[in-house]
Amino acid sequence: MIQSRDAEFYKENGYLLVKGVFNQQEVAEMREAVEKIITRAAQSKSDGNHAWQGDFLPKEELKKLVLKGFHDVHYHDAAFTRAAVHSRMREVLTQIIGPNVQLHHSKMLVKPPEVGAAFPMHQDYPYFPHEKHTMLAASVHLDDADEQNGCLRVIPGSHREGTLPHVGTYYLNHKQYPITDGTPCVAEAGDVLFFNYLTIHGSEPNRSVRTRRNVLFQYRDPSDFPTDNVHFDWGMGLMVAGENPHFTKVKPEYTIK
Ligand SMILES: O=C(O)CCC(=O)C(=O)O
Repeated sequence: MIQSRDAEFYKENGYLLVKGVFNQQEVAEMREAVEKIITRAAQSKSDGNHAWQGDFLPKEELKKLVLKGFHDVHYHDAAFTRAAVHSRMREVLTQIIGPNVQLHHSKMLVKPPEVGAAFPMHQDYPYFPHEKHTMLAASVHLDDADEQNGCLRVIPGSHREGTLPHVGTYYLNHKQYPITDGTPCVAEAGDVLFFNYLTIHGSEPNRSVRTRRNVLFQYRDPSDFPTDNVHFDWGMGLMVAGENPHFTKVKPEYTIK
């Protein structure tokens, strides 16, 4: 599905938009699964607003904004387990990470119409630092995304700058890195944006009347070890392609409560 020049593009630019990874039926299944998760979360009173707090917007504006986000979606619906290990995902992942690919975690992000919150520019690195920086996000589009409904934006080549100092809840200084400086990654439902965890990215608010739903999977090479045990999620460590060469390090060390 991708050519060697696409893998080169990823290496050079730190991101790659791959068209039509999922077909419309697969997208419909995931949309339905997202809606059901939101309903179950509301029923169990576990609903939450994940709109980024901070100083990048005036307080009154921030209060109005909503971002629905839940982690570990593959523990909520098998549609996401199928997506995480989908043959077309594996095809791309093995070309840009290597033959061995491991799932780190999954999450969904729903930016509702008109009040969908922005994501200030940031690297994902500070959330789950690793030695070799193979970690990448595969953001699966469940809706067409453009500048009006707050599509993802990336700074091409920024992964080559290495790790940058983040502030507060891990975002970059918004005056130095305005969201509008990012290249908009306009995508259609079923497309997947792959981007390295050092690639600076973010997204503007949803100003349209259309929802923007994405499901995001983070993957890494199993030989790329965390430098800090700051992030644990259920299901992390699942092998998606190839083998795990480290017999004694196949599972993260955490205490089950
Ligand atoms: O989907 C988006 O708009 C941004 C998501 C993001 O930056 C993240 O999850 O780290």
